[in-house]
Amino acid sequence: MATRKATAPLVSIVMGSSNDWDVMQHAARQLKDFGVPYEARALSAHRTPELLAEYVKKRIEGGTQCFIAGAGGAAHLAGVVASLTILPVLAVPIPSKHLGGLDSLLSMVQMPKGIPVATFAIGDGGSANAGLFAVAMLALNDAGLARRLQAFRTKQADAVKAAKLPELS
Ligand code: RP5
Repeated sequence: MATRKATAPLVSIVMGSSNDWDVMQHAARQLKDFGVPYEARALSAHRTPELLAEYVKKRIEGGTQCFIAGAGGAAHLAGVVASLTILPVLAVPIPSKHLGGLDSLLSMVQMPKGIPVATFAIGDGGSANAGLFAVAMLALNDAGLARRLQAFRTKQADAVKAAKLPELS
């Protein structure tokens, strides 16, 4: 059975390369802003497969509640993480050099039936939304977090309501 220390990460962010951090920092930012303990690591499904498996096992034992996995190209990281755990895995397609991240998106979203990953939009927005989605999952069992998430939504709605469009000359 998983146990966790008070400060143990509730969300584990993994990415295939340290070069993915520019995008994955947006997931981390949301978690940090909502006060959700998280950990971020660069670990690759094809460059460090054993280390990835060890890390996932360690984090499960440490009480993490979900994984966010960002990868680019033939982006199998999220699927491999999902193969190692029944915890929810949120996948973030990283924009790639040659195909702009469409390759990453299709690799992640086309998981065969049985081992799901929840795939988000390509790039910064998808990464931030993966962080927000993790917050929403954790808020199911944390009333304080739910209140903060609702306040965040209300602030966004207020900004739309207050928006002034430019007059035509
Ligand atoms: C994937 O290959 C990583 O997720 C990264 O997006 C992509 C390129 O990796 P680097 O060559 O930049 O380390 O494994």
